Amino acid sequence: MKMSFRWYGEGNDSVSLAQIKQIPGVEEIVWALHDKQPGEVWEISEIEAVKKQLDKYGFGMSVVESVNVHDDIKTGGGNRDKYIENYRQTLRNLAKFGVKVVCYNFMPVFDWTRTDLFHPLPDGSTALFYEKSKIKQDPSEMADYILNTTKGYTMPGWEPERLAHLKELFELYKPVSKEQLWDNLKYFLEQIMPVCHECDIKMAIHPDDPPWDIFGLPRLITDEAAVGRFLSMVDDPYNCLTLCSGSLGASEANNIPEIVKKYCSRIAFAHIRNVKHYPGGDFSEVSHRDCDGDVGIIDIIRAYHDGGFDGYIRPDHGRHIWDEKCRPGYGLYDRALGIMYILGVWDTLEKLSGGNK
Ligand SMILES: [Mn+2]
Repeated sequence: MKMSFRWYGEGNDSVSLAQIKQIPGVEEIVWALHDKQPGEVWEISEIEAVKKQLDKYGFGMSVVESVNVHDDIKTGGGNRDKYIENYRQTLRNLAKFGVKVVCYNFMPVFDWTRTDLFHPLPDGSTALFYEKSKIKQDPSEMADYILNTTKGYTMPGWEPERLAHLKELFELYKPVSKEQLWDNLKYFLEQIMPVCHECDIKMAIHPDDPPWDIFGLPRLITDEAAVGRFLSMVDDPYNCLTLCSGSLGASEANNIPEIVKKYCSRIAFAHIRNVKHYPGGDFSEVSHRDCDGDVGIIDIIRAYHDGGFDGYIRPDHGRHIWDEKCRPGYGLYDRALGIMYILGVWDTLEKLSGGNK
């Protein structure tokens, strides 16, 4: 297991690399070029600039989150082959800098979805929250809320340039059934797998967040059966998962420790996040501590440990604590606490199993 921390880049993150360096155990920065639009090639010089920043602190850059997939690829539009070729070129360029895992998602229109980014928790902190009844309303209201609340920060999947055309985006996806979306995902992966082999880069899909259809848009990676279908559809060791315990764990029906046990060898990147369920499908993000939420954090870490997981791991969203000024979910303090919790469990398991660390 290699511990990592997501960082949005110089001038685009409230957290500095110097601060991250002081969190015990972090070896890798999970990064991206956040000013690139989906479909654009990531140029060598742009990647090199990030490498120089990370080198100063001795951080690796093995994991990219995310190289976003153009809507033409998701919808099977006329220009998809052009954008797939751009994606392949981006992979080749990333490989030159030692990138081993590329996280991406295949969600239509919206990336992750929440209805409140500052939901108060009983301890006085705030966290991201999802209220199911609010999702029935006009999607543009939710988009406006998220874009206004996160002003000044880039939010992956919430590019204002894209969402300015929300109506057109919904039109674009209207004729795309769930089965067609599966077909388009398969086509995309089959086209890029040879390049992944050549470059030794694993493609790691992030599950849909939340893991159910929203606003009438189909969602694919939602439960254990869907994960199984995805992995066998393109049965290739480079076709992998970003197993996000918080995304899949938003559904009470998903048993995350069981999914980790079953598919451990195909998980390239682990997101560890805890979620508390409320009646009716509402959920709140909470601290990483096992008993604060419902996903079974200790059993999840144990499943990775006992499965011999040697991929990359990171704490996912944190709460807002101690009045930190930061991008919602991506402050320093609570994610650092999360890392210490994950490492505490991991190191204990190592010691109990007679490991060296
Ligand atoms: Mn995640």
